[in-house]
Amino acid sequence: MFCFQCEQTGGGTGCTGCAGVCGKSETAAALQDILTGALVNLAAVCPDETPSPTLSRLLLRSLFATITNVDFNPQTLQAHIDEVHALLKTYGGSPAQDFSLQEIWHAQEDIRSLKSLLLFGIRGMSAYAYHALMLGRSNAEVNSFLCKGLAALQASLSVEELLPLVMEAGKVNLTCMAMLDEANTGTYGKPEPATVSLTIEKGPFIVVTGHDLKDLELLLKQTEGTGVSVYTHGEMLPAHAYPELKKYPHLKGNFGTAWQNQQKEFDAIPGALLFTTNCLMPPRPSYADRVFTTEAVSYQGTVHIDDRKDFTPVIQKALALGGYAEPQHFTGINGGTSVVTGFGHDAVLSVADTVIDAVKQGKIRRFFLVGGCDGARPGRNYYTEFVKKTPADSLILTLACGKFRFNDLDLGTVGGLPRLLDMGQCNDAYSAIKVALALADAFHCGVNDLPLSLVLSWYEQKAVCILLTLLYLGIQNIYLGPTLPAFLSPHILSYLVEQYHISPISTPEADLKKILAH
Ligand code: FS2
Ligand code: SF4
Repeated sequence: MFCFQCEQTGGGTGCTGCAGVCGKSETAAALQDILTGALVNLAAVCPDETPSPTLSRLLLRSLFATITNVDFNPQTLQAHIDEVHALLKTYGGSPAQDFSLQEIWHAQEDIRSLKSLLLFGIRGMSAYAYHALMLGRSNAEVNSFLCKGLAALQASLSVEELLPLVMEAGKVNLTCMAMLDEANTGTYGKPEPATVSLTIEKGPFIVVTGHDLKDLELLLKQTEGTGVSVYTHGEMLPAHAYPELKKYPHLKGNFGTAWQNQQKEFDAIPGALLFTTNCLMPPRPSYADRVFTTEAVSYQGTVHIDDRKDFTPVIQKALALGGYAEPQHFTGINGGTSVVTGFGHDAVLSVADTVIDAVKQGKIRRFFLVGGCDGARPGRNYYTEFVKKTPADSLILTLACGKFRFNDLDLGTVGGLPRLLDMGQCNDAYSAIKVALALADAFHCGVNDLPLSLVLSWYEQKAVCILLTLLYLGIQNIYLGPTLPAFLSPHILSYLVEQYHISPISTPEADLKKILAH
């Protein structure tokens, strides 16, 4: 196998051999490559400028299955391949013409680098587009670009031809995140700041993880009146901020921290576990029978809730387990007993005048966006230390699962606002962009002229598409870690450094010193 799409890739260069660091088997990796090659073929023969709803849905769901920590199951991957081939034949295509990803893996290193950036960006964007689709939203620009981008993977293109396509992926992903933002807020209301308890109350319960708000809503409806409580985990935490989700009294609190701690955190809890998206780790035998998957997530041997969305097996499991006899007071990584979320763009911009005044009066000296994915690498402590060391007159925006390293810290207030504002999931990077653009507007300057620094952590392909969006917007001086993507060739990396001044993170002290000197 060969895979180098995520940050924890083997040896910092690529996973090879019989399994990836994530636990993906050689068979699953090969099937994901075959599935991607079949999608490239399908995208290339598809005659429509605007792909049909059937084609778009299949593209999104299949690409989602190739993202890190989503689908480990050869059976479901083969089913996706069969479905793609069936549709391909209706367009007059032939599976014999499927693209081989080996052509990318063995291409000249800059071509390999740019085609990988494009492919991984497309995979990440597909996940966001799929969530929006689940809420009834679809966008022709996004769907067309996915076909165009996939088809480009098999074309013989130069570095000069591929670079604009990679930037176009960033542009289209902005549209995609805007669509998902509208889908989430249009369906569930504007997020409102909410304090979320980390205690699990007594009685049966279900822990829901991943990013899919629709699945959470359906589960909340089906658990009404059953005596089963629901707790969020990981990227589902921001659900507590949405009026149409927090109205359910049995949505009680949040359990656990970020995805890489799940094997330890899920080991002994007497509750059922529902995975709606990444990041699924291979379940340990001690809790595998409590794991349920849905949508694109799949793991051999665990029960999958299909598109009919009957969550009865999950509810039955929770009832059979019974939960705790007494409330269990869990804490975050730093010992906090609750966390605060819900500072989406509407909430932050509703206090824009306060923020602007505080900046003008010198009460807020700097804004930081410390956000992105979490992961297992020890170097990720950087982000906790960085946040702890930020000056008291700075305001920190955060989002995605990396925040669990510091979101239970009490950082106090600045200019009448909490110093740490959680904007939501990774896709809520859209909120951060909106706030940055609004601040730039208020101060009559460009985003790069604001006293704003982006200190980002990446792990999987959604982070790749968000990074491409930030580059498309011309945002400079991003600090990126914990390591740089293995798929960036030295030449492409130096291009990004020259054009966008991306810096790898060093130490919190050194980076803060550099940032605050400006
Ligand atoms: Fe975290 Fe994993 Fe959100 Fe990523 S839960 S690393 O997929 O998308 O951030
Ligand atoms: Fe390795 Fe990451 Fe690919 Fe898994 S997704 S096989 S850890 S590079």
